[in-house]
Amino acid sequence: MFGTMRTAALALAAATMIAAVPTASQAATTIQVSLWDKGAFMEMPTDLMYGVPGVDLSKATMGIKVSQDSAPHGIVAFKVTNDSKDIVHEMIVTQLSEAGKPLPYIESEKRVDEDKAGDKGEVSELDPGQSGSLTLNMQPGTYLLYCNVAGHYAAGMWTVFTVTP
Ligand SMILES: [Cu+2]
Repeated sequence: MFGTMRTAALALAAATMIAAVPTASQAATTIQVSLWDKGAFMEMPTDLMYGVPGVDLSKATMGIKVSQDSAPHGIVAFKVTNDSKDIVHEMIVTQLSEAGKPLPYIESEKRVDEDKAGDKGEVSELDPGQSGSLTLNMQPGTYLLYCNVAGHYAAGMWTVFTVTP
């Protein structure tokens, strides 16, 4: 009896460990993500960061489009495609400590400070036309999906994503 319970406990522990690494097939919600831009020769705005008062993303010349901008908490799979013809893009997921608060930014590098901002996961540097995926076990909160290729975040390449309880 004791031995059987012990085996069951070990099996449960093993199952829990497997569950800790989410896979796309377990996903309760799948989000299609398009990384887009208006081409290599467009002007890039430099003041369209998240949290800038009155920021108007209609001026963005590149961006992140999602099939839905929220999901219930749990396993979320992001299927990311770089729909650009000529520019490398990526998608980084960060949880905002406080909605509306700007992410730490390194002005000289024109990038978000990923170490300080906190990185929940990413699909990094996709060539034009390439796809990648990221599956996360997400807690309720406000998240930002953004591209951290130099200059892209300030050009408006981000979107808010909400995970509900
Ligand atoms: Cu980009």
